[in-house]
Amino acid sequence: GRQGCQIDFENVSFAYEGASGDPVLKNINFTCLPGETIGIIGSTGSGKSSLVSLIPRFYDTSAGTIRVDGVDIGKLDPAKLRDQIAIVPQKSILFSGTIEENLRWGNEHATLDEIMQAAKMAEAHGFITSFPEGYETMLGQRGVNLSGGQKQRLSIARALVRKPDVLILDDCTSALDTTTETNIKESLKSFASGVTCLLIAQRITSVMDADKIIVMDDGEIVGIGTHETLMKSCRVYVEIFQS
Ligand code: DGT
Repeated sequence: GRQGCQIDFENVSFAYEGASGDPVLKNINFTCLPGETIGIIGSTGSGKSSLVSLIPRFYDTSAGTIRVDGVDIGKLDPAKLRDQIAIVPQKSILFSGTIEENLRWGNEHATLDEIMQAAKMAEAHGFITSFPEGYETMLGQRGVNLSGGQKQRLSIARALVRKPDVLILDDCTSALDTTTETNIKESLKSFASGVTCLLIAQRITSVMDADKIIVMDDGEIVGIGTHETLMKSCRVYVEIFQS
């Protein structure tokens, strides 16, 4: 297995090029220790997806520094950096091909055994093997129709097949019932002990047991702490909790 990375954001600001120029992230500071699970919560448009998209350098910061294991990511080889980090996006991207091919995407060397292990952790093995052709089942136009939740579980499995140092789940459990979500989080704890995990969520229950939770509001961090601390100290967090 791989070791988790430390991630540091230092005075990071960010604006999309060509947009109004208003920063969507303002003066972001936090540290994520190796192996920690950090929850990120905040209303729609508050900047959660933008924040995590800076880590593999899908975009470059407008100001400030992001460090992975102490090194400015601007000085790292982008290919190596992206190899360490797996992001499961909000909308799963599956292509026409077999389930096995879809899960191997991003790690060509993965064995079927490793793929099945990842699918088990992502609570996908059961529904995959319920198809007559199992892992050979075709997806896409001429293939089976999957539910939103099944697609999310395949996307999570695909990320696990890559054995990343940093696993970022961008609100990708929204279509799952809470039991399935809890089961996946339990398996991640054993697999991902050591893996640094960033977990964007809409529901407080999805991030409650994270080591710490970042609360975003309008491009800024308005609270960082455990569920208990934030319930006592962060108005925005309490509002999300009550909504
Ligand atoms: P969500 O996914 O609805 O919960 O929202 P967040 O919190 O993930 O927010 P985010 O980072 O998607 O959006 C923050 C702001 O940035 C919002 O005003 C929309 C804008 N934005 C997001 N993606 C893009 C993009 O690709 N281009 C431009 N120009 N603006 C974007």
